[in-house]
Amino acid sequence: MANLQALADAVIKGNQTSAVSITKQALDEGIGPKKILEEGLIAGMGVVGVRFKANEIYIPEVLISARAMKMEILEPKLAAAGVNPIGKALIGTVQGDLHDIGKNLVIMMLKGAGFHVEDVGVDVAPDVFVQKIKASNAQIVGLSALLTTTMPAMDKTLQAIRQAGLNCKVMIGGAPVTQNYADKIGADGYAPDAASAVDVAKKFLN
Ligand code: B1M
Repeated sequence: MANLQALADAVIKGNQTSAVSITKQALDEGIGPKKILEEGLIAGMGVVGVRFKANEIYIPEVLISARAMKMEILEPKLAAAGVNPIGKALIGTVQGDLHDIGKNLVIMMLKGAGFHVEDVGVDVAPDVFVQKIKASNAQIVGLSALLTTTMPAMDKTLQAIRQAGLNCKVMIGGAPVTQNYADKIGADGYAPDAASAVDVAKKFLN
């Protein structure tokens, strides 16, 4: 019998081989994809997030755990079973900025928490954000910036989103970004790291 705690442990340890084999075994045994997702993958990634926030583990371990999740196996089964993600997010790095490692980590953690996430890439202009948000109907928008010189692009993007009248919550983050800056430009939320981004996104849903 497939053990979902062992699946969670495989994600925590970053053991992709074991995570994939337990996921496949669980599906073969008829365990629902939602149960596998929640009690195996999300449970494991939740522990990873807590340990990352507490500085017990670092970026490489988080990346290895995220890779072990192999959502590709479960995603079609979840869709076929009509299981909806807990929320829809759209994340990108703002105009002029090419840094994407932190953004990718935020995306992985959000996916690990059960969000559907669209990655719109790097160097994303405000009007492109607006178009993509309109097309995706995302409830949560994430803006990342790593340069002090590209932080103003967050402000411009936020203004473009507000002017377009889009009904979404905007979270910002990245090494030079602070809660003060988020308050100054009127962002709905700020997260200092990828695990906290999940907490902020979940708060937006309530
Ligand atoms: Co650049 N770079 N870089 N760089 N680079 C920094 C950021 C810098 C601090 C280095 C330094 O001088 N000490 C400095 C910025 C100075 C400043 O503005 N204050 C800098 C500079 C100056 C530059 C260039 C201008 C260099 C040049 O060409 N002269 C140039 C700019 C290019 C551009 O963007 N237009 C440049 C280029 C590059 C590379 C392309 C070589 C490469 C990027 C590769 C890539 O991303 N694919 C690069 C790198 C790797 C860095 C450093 C070394 C590492 C950044 C990183 O990935 N950190 C960086 C120095 C450093 O930080 N030690 C530096 C790891 C990552 C996981 O952390 O992105 O902070 P971070 O993400 C965290 C949180 O911030 C948060 O969660 C993540 C994980 O917990 N977070 C969010 C991030 N986004 C979030 C969004 C959220 C919520 C949380 O909500 C939506």
